[in-house]
Amino acid sequence: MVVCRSNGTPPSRSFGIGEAVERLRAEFPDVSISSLRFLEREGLLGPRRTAGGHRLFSDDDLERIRLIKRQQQQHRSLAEIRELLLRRDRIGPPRELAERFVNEIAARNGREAYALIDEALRVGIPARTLCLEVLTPALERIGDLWERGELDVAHEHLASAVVRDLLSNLRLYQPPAPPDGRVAVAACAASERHELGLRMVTALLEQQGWSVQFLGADTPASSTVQFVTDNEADLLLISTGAPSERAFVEDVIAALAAWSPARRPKVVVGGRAAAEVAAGLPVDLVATRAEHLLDWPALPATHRPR
Ligand code: B12
Repeated sequence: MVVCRSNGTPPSRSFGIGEAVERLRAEFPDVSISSLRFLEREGLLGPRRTAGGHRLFSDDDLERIRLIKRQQQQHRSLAEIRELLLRRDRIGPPRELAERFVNEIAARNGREAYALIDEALRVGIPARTLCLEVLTPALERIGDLWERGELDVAHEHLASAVVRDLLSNLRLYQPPAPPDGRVAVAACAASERHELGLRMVTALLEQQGWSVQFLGADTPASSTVQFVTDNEADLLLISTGAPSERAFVEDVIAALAAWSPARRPKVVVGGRAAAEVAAGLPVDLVATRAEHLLDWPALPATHRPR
């Protein structure tokens, strides 16, 4: 595997054909070197080649193969799959899609902004890419334009409403893995009203088989702890946006301190203010970005009955 890192962008990886097959086999046992060559001959795939002519598959190529295989499982013809891939190719890279989303919001076209992401979901762009590489930067850009007075609060409200709708519909387009018993309780600290970041994190956890109790914005610490108890949660996710929310985390930690280690869930403090809010507190993970949690090696792999 080759890993290339550039400033601020996620690493882009390339795999030889054998490694690509290995990575796909767990999900699609019938994938083989010859089946990938067949898809390429049919014009459905176009992996790069090394100077020596060896195929190099990127993460995006693997995602494209997963999409093709899922379509084949649903007995779609090659012509139908080709048409879907053409639509997918028209979407363009995440950065451009984010820019188009912001432009539609700036032009007060909520419907078109929704339709852009709706189409991307329908043609199989992964929910993680859409949440973290399209909607997050788009909302941040809208925040910057709002701060500079170039957009007004109604634009921000429109963008929030569109994103909320998209997140609610996510599971219709890209059904989550069946629940595997792991339970997370997710709450924004008391007085914190920014809930979309946490909503994205929980939607992506649901895709991996987690069951999530999402309590949303501005939740009191005592109710949050009660939910953790009632649900025998494996994970407590707290979203924070301002240093003043440290008291919430302190209250939660104090309530959980009395629990035996076997009963206590892992506690993750996330969001824009996570580093200040959790400094020096005994939490399991501080996550200023969703990726810190989603790629966390200590993320519980199974439910621990209490
Ligand atoms: C939409 C929005 C609102 C909406 C929120 C609607 C909703 N239902 O969520 C409303 C109108 C309520 C709002 C209110 C305010 N807002 Co506002 N808002 C925004 C905006 C434009 C987008 C927020 C957003 O959804 N971002 C996208 C998400 C995905 O990003 P995120 O929340 O950071 O989450 C990511 C990570 O932090 C992380 N994460 C977050 N939580 C968690 C939790 C866990 C467990 C993990 C693992 C990870 C994680 O994962 C996410 C994905 O990577 C931002 C701009 C921006 N830069 O974000 C301003 C922004 C955050 N708001 C700002 C301000 C000032 C306010 C107000 C104070 C305005 C006011 N005067 O009333 C109030 C504060 C309200 C409050 N008490 O919380 C400022 C904050 C400045 C600062 N210094 O912190 C920003 C940055 C705008 C700006 N550029 O000035 N806002």
